[in-house]
Formats: sequence, C-alpha cells, structure tokens
Amino acid sequence: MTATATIPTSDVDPFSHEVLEDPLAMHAALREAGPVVHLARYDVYAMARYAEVHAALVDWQGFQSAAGVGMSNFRYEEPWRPPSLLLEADPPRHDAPRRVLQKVLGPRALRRLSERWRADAEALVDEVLATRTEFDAVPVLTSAFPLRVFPDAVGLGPEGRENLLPYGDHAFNAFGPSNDLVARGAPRVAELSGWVAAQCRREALAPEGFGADIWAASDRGEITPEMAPLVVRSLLTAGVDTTVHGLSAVLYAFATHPDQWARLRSDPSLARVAFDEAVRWESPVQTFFRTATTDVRIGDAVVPEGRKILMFLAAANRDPRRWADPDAFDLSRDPSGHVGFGMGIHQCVGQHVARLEAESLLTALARRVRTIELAGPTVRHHNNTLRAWESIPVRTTPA
Ligand code: HEM
Ligand code: OVM
Repeated sequence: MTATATIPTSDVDPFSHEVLEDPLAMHAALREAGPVVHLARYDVYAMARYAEVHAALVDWQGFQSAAGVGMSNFRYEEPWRPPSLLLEADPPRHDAPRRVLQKVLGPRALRRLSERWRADAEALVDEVLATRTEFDAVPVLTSAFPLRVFPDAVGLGPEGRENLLPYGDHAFNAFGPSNDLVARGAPRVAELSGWVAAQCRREALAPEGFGADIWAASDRGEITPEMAPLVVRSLLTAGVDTTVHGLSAVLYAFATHPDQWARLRSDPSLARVAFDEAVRWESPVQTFFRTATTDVRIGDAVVPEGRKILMFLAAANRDPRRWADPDAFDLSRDPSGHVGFGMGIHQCVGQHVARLEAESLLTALARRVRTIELAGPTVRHHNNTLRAWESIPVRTTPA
C-alpha cells in the first residue's frame, strides 16, 4: 500500500454532557475535519460525512458488527449481556434471525395491527384533550402511546412493563464508553435483565403476538429454540425507547414549525414522510460503531484492522454534501436515503412498526389539534446513543 495521509485528530468527547445537550456543532466540526477522524480521547476513529457513513454501512465485510456496535471491542472485552443475534452478528449467523424478524414484523403482521393502533391513538388523544390543552407531550403522548400498543403487540404480560424504558435506556448507554451514564444504570442491570429474560420465555408470552410468532418460527426450524428468547429480547431492547424518542422528535419538530403542522393538517397522508423527515432531522439513534476487518482505506487514510469506528448517523443525516438546507425540517423534501434507520443488512428491521406508530399518532392529532406550540422550556434526556427528550411542554388549540 502506498504512503497514506495522516488522519486528523480531535480531542472532543462525543459522550460528554455538554455535547449530548447539543451535538450539532461537534457534528459539523467532525464533518469538516475530514472523511475519517481519530478521537484521541478514546483511541477510536469516527466518520461523520454521508458518503463514507453510507459506504461503510453497506460494506459489512469490511466493517463488521460481531465485535460489537458499541465502543467495547468483544475481541478483548466481555459484553455486558450475551450479544444480540441480529445487531451484534455478521453473516452467516445474522441471516436466520434476521429473516425471522423480517417476517414477524412484516407487512402482513402490521396490516393486522393498523386498525387497532389507529383506534388506540384516537382514544389516547381524546383522553388527553378531554381534560387539558396544555401538557407535557413526553409522558402524556410520546411515551404513553408506544407503551400502550407495543408491549401488547409483543404479547407481554401486564406486570413490570415499567422496566422496558429503563432497560432500553441502559442498553443504548452501554454502546458508549463506561461513563457516568452507564454507572448510573449499573445498579439495576441485574434486576432489569432478569425481568427481560423472564418475559422472553415462551410461557410468559401471549398465544398471539410478535413473541409467539418468533417461537413459532423456532417450531418450524427457522431458528433453534435456544435462539428464540434472544430474538424476543431484541424487540424488547430496540423497540420501545427508539419509538418514544422518534415520536418526541416529530412532535418537537411540529411544535417549532407551525407552517409544517398546517401542511400536515391539510394533508394527513404526509404523516409518514413527516416521521421519516423527523428521523433524518433528529436521528433518535445518533451513532453506532463498526470494527475494521482489514486495513481499510477511507479517502487517503488507512484505519488499521481490528479498530473501532464510530459512525455518526446524525451527522450524515445533516451533511450539506448530501442534503440541501440540511437543518430545515421540511415536509416537501424527500428524506429517503437517510441513515437514521441505518442502511444495508442491519437496517432497522422494526422501521415499519415505528412508522405505523407515528402515522397512527400523528393522524389522530392532526384531526383534533389546530395548533401546537411550545408552552415552556424543553428538557433533554442524555443518553450515550439516543437523542432524547425528557420534557416537551406544549399548548394546543382544538380543531
Ligand atoms: C436496527 C434505529 C425502531 C428493532 C436498527 C439500526 C438503527 C435503528 C439505526 C441499525 C443498527 C446498525 O446498523 O448497527 C431505529 C430507530 C427507530 C427504531 C431510529 C425508531 C424511530 C425499532 C423498533 C424495533 C427495532 C420499533 C422493533 C420492533 C431493531 C432491530 C435491529 C435494529 C432488531 C437490528 C437489526 C439487524 O441487525 O439486522 N434500528 N430503530 N427498531 N432495530 Fe431499530
Ligand atoms: C438488539 C438491538 C437492536 C437494535 C438496537 C439495539 C439497544 C438493540 O438486537 O438487541 O439497541
């Protein structure tokens, strides 16, 4: 290989509270620094431009997931839980669990759910608006709605559902360095993991639902019975916090863009594109790591085999090299091609579930709410991987 350019270096900590509060300036700086940057603080590499992030996501041979998609390198460090059979696996081991979940969460299953979820969204919005016009949208709508529909769709029992968000929050923190956010979650890990593992057993799951469908796939020999609980665990890990923060993102976007809300109201069929535009604009899942399987050339530089590379989905989703006016939340844009759900073989297998939740809630709101605006200061929730809201106070007027 010919002599290679030195890789620009940065001492920024992407997982510090200061950056988590507002990462946009750091994203811009990393994009400008070059196609790949060395993060001295953690001795890992980072990519923030759309072209390189996209190329790496589709190159699973060169950028593997089986060494973990967090900072921890499973070649040298013991994972905090048995690795995911989907997220933290490479082909060929990734293939069978992926095929099973793709079918379980596919169009047929969602068609069965869509009418009920629409009715549930209308009931929730009616309940909320019956007693108030001003409220915090996070507890009342964006976490209430997924918690109302998703655990039932999986087939979970009624007990312990309050564990879902804390478990997911910790799992997403655990992709980062072992900082204060991970330490704060640590005392409950054993208790939460024990509850989650118990819910993944066949006996704990309702006879109909995503959970039962996964177990049925193991009866058909599509995965082994040992794999079934871990595939159910993927739903419980990845399926709740993500949609809560995705719904928060789209509601915040509308509360701060009244012209776009008016557009949605006049054409509710924009609900789906609005949600994808919000996923691009906010990127509820900000980052994932990959591990180089060989010395990989990125631009003029070489990242050595075995090294971790942090992929900034959020920075790629606002790269001006790819997007016109990237910071604008704009329903007339075509957001397809964004990497907020990833890209390639690991692209979010639950994205249709997320879109159905969003479409249900936005359609119900668009019918009943003429205007929505912020009614007080918003509060972020800091997580090593998620871009999240703790509180979004809103004031509404009825339609
Ligand atoms: C994978 C984001 C909702 C289950 C992913 C990936 C991203 C992502 C970026 C790719 C990870 C990688 O390439 O390493 C999101 C966002 C969501 C969302 C932004 C909501 C707005 C969901 C839901 C479920 C789910 C609702 C379950 C019902 C999964 C699973 C994977 C995954 C199992 C691993 C797929 C694989 O490795 O083949 N998600 N997700 N996600 N997601 Fe989602
Ligand atoms: C999993 C999974 C998939 C996507 C995201 C995630 C915690 C977990 O398969 O367990 O985040």
